[in-house]
Amino acid sequence: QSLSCFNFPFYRLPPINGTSTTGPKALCRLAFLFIIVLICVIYLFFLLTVNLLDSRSVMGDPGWVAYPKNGWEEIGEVDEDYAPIHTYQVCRVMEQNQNNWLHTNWILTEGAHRVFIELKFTLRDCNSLPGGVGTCKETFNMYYYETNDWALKESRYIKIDTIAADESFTELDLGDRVMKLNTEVRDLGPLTRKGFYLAFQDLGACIALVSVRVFYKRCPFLVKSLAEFPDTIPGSEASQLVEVVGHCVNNSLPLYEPPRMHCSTEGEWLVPIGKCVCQPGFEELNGLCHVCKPGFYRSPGATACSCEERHYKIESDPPSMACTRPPSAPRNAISNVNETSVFLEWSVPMETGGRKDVRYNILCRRVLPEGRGLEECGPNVRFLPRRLGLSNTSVMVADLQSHTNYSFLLEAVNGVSDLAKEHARQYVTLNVTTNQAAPSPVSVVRKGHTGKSSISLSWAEPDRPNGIILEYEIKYFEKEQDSSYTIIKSKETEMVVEGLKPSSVYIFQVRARTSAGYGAFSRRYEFQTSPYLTATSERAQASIVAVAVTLALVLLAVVAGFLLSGRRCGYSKAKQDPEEEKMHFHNGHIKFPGVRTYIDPLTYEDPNQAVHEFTQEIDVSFISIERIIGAGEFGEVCCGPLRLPGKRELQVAIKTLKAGYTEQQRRDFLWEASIMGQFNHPNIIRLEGVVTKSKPVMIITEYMENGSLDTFLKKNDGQFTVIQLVGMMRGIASGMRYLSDMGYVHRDLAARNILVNGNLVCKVSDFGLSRVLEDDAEATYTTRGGKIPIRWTAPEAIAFRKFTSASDVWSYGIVMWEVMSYGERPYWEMSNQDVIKAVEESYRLPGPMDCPEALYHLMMDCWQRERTNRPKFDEIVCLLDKFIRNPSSLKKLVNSSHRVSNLLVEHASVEGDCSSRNQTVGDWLDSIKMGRYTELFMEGGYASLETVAQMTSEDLRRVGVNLAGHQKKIITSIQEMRVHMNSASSTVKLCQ
Ligand code: ACK
Repeated sequence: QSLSCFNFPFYRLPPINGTSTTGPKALCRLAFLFIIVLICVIYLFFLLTVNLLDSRSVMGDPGWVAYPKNGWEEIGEVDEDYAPIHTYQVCRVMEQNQNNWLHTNWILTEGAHRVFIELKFTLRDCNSLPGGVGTCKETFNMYYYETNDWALKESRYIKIDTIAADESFTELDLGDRVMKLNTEVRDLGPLTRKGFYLAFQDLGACIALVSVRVFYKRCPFLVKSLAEFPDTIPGSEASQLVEVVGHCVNNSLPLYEPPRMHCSTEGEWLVPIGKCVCQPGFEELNGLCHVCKPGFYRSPGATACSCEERHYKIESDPPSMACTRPPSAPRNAISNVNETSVFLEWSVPMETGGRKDVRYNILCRRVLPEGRGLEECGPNVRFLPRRLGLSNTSVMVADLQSHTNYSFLLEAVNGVSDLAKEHARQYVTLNVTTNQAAPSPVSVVRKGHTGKSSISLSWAEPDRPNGIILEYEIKYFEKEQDSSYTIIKSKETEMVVEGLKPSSVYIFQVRARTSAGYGAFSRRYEFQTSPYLTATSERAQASIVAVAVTLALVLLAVVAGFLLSGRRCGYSKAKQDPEEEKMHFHNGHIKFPGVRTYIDPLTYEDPNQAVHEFTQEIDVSFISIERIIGAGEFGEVCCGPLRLPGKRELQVAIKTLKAGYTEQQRRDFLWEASIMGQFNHPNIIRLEGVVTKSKPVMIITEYMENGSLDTFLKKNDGQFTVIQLVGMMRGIASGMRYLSDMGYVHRDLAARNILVNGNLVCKVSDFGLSRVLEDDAEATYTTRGGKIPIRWTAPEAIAFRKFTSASDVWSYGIVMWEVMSYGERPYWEMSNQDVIKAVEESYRLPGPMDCPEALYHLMMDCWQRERTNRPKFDEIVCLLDKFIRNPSSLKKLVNSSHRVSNLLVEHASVEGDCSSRNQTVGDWLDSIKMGRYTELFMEGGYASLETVAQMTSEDLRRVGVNLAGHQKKIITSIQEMRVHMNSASSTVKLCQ
């Protein structure tokens, strides 16, 4: 029987006086953990030991010999795993003169000189025996007998030891089923023979010999310090050390002396001496010498492989990782400019350097003008998501300056890039030019003093002005009445808004304007005027208002009479505060409070008076002339700083009147100033003032860094994007719209008379009526005696001097052509006479190379023979704005047949369009200025001109064209289209 909480065995004892007793109770209190630890220790122990005999592992009868026969007897039991084991038991305690022997089989030493004998046994406590203990013993003896063969000679047995139990068990233990197993180990040596016998002598004890294990210890095979030490049997003496010389592992050599170790009798390797090291080109890894990986090498003195030249390793790299290199440069880098933002995109480098941690860094540098080098972009430029350590292959760079050249260095880096020398790092450069950008929104609007009818406002400049702020627009309306709002303008960052209702909430929004246009409005700010006055004061106020209204009416009548009485004074009296203009909007319609008109200086009897009226005298001491920039008709054109007291220093152009001039020349010279002085527009060259009180007489204008447009374009042939070119044309059109609104006809609009500043802003210059034409080398005398720049001038102006804003529009078309062809001479080398003749015969300039069709259409429209059919400047500005807002409308380029140089294109009749064959519905609607209906047409299913040609007025109404005027215009065009479609002949002819 066996009982155990952990299946731990207990062993039956031999019966006393022939009665057998059951074994002790199983040990239940050992912790599970202890068993685990024990198992581990045993495992290690067995690693270092070799069993020569283990009675437990013997299957069947071990065949040990007992003498006398009734002494030791073999009893089968089960071990802790219920596996059968053999125990030898003897318990002849009640009998006298016991001498019971048990001999083992012959045990081979296997060359071991010292062996260990481990005995496990239980032993009965003599005191616990019933009825006296006279002969009872509590020990037994162990003997051995060394022999080279198996013959047993009992007399030769030598005693090893008397074995006593540490713990003997009693009857009580038996009752409690507690087993007291003793383990005793003895060593035996030196052994010199092949084998030996063991014998156990019982002299009258009660013993159960549970297991006998005979083993020897050895020092196992070991690799240490790159040397291999073989499996070694220890020496025969108890404390003897066996010295063993190790063999250096493959690809290693002894350092100074052969490595040695010492094997102890306990099977331990002790006292290492010397060592081996890897040969050059190999490095130690897990006790072996491995050849250096590609990218590594190992110098003779080093212990590990180092990296080859231009290969690196960082601490965090695992030892098994090869040396790596910085990556090559990113590939296929492209940029996409959107106003003042640039989107950079690239592909991963061809060579990642053997690493996975490739990241990208961007270096942004601004290209300084005039070849002054590069300057790192400041902290204001934003990189999204960031500038350094990008894991994606794209970045958005925002808040750059408008119209500025930038050079971006794009670098791929990895974990070892910092270790590489600077020259080993590879970059790719992207050169980018930003476009014009409107200012960012005004972010803060503050309320100052509040009256019952006024609120004073102030605001901060936009964070990103993107140019010089020309003015602010303040839009306001009474809360919840936003269908009717008022816009006022201010050049300052503050203003008092008047004419408000008391105790009313108003919504205010502010936006800034630069030459690039308006920025977005600020968010809405709600401010309230002061409350009503008391009843009495209200009455008082009412009477004050009545008086004021009467006075105002009287004043108005006087002013009106004054205005009507003489035009000369009219302008100056009607002239508004240039700092502040006010427009009222009601349900989307603009009501201009008054239009300023250009005053012809000729209307002044004394031209000096016009100069005095429209220009500001500047003291010459405020001007420094720094260098000459060109030669004008009247003298040199110079530039230098203008330092007006209390104002910022300003770079100006200085036109001088050369010495020895006549009075007429002086008058002609200053003529331009008295015209220019009347204008105030971002696209008109700005007059700073004149110097007439000292000599030389000078005209001071703003300085335009890039000089005249024609030369500038020729110099930068092909350098700009279409949007940049359209931006320039838009500027010119905007300046011209202003001039035509003022009633001023330029007469000599040409790229040579447009100046370009450093921000690519184009401004109309060269004013001065007949004088302009006199000093324009392009102007030639016509048959009627006038001097006219033939190639730029509308036919009616050439033929009968009909100069109007419509003839300026013709010239504008030529300027567009000059811009799109980067300063090409209109009509090339054709003579003026041939040009007049060709134009008269309806031939027109062909579309410039790479010119978007939409722009060419606009040029052609400007060259309509019938001047009333030409677009107005405000329509041109509007159209160009549309192109800028929707650049995809510029994608379609002019048909190549229109681009053949030296060929003129026959202009389609007013009704037709030179490229109607390829026209879309949108193009056609645009061409008749009805582009706004394009979407409705598409939605109505009229997507092709063929379907449109079938449309009736009813269809138009169904589509959503409700205005009678528009319906009429569209229907007329549809009818013309039908005529065109029916005629098989092409509208485009070419002639040499
Ligand atoms: O083509 P440009 O460089 O630009 O050469 C002519 C020259 O003077 C004679 O007219 C230049 N110029 C004229 N006005 C200005 C100005 N306001 N700023 C810069 N250059 C100017 C013009």
